[in-house]
Amino acid sequence: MLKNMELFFFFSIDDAPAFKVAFKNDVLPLITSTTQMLNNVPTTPVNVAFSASGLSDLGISGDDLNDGDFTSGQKSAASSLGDPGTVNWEPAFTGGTIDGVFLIAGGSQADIDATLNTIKAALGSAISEVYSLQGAARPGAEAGHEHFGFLDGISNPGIDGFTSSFKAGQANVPAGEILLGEVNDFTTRPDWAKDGSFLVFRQLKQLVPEFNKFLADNPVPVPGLTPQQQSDLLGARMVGRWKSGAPIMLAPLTDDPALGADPSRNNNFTYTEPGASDQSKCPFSAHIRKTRPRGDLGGDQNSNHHIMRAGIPFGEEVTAEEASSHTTTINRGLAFVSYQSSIGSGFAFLQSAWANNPFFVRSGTGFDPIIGANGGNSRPVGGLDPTNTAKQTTLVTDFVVSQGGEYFFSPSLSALENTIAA
Ligand code: N7H
Repeated sequence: MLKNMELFFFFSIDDAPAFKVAFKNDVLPLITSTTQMLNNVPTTPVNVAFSASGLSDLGISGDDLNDGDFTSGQKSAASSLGDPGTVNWEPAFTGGTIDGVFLIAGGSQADIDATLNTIKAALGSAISEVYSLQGAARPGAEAGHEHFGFLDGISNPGIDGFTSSFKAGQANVPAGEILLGEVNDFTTRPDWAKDGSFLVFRQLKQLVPEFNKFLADNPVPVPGLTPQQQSDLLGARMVGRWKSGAPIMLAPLTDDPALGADPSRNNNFTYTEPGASDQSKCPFSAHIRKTRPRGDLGGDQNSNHHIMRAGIPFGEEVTAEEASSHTTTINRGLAFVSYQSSIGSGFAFLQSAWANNPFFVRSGTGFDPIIGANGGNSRPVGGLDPTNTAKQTTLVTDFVVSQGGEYFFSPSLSALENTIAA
């Protein structure tokens, strides 16, 4: 939401008629429109989304939205997403009481608190808080980088008919891949759902000291590089980009910070170029190649499985004690958010059919070393060593641990007014 802090406030609806009245009168005016976000971002942008149980409480059939994943909720999908059941889940996400979430962004905690208090005061006893997660950009030069240190927010699809200027290499996707009822959304939807989107929330813990130790212990033996450069190269091959954001397809052996910082170049590549099919520049398993295979399946953008990512880091920086013991003691990670018109073709597909599938994009690829999950078991990963791309590396630690989440529907402003609050 283009701010450096964002609060996720999960609530249950305790009094639906009172909720509808207060929402319409006092909360709806606070919800930020797309036009505002594109042209004149408010001090505290606000969005809202509802789980299937929340819609049901409001007397609206979530089934009519025709998305089976949404209707059954994320908890029942835990195993199919590769989580070892719900043992690591934040209890709020297993309790079945989350009806909705407010997303409140801002430049300071005071701004966020003030907006939250306004919303809470308006809704009173119509809702109760189930859980909150405060996200924040990392400090100083790490702002914009997720907790492993990699620049994030580089590659999101542009939306045909909405995005005014496309950046070089940016996917151009039909609006119906992200928004219900738009071009290329072939599912039957109720009229009120048009221009809404499914919001997937996942609380993904990151084991940063353990990740750093793995890189330090396993430098890739490329001649002419220092051990530090060899460890950095391993990290870059796991992600598909250097910490600066530079894609390894364009900077295969050492980081190129100028490339990473240049939006006209840092996304302008495909895997149809030399160095892709032999994995010399980028392994098939790299996180960004697994989740957007740019030409690996034919064509250059592989339409149908795009998501719009809008996550933010949560948790404090790594302490000296954690770094020296190589052990995470503070909960930190990514408050992952994605928007899509179908959870099964969007987030759940990327996680289950691609990241967790050792045979995607072909046999020997192994798991996505960043987010691929094998029910808590070890994960074979191919192609990490450019001097021997046939080598398989076995990862015994999940550097990203799912703490669960929920599936929501984020309605359009007119649906909020005329259906949700009606
Ligand atoms: Fe990923 N990371 O630090 O390694 N991701 N991601 N992600 N991710 C991306 O291109 C990361 C997660 C996608 O268009 C970048 O903007 C981490 C999930 C997709 O080329 C980095 C976590 C899913 C892309 C990371 C995490 C995805 C993408 C490069 C969890 C979906 C765009 C920045 C803690 C199931 C690919 C950028 C493209 C990019 C990281 C989660 C998907 C650095 C640490 C759960 C589609």
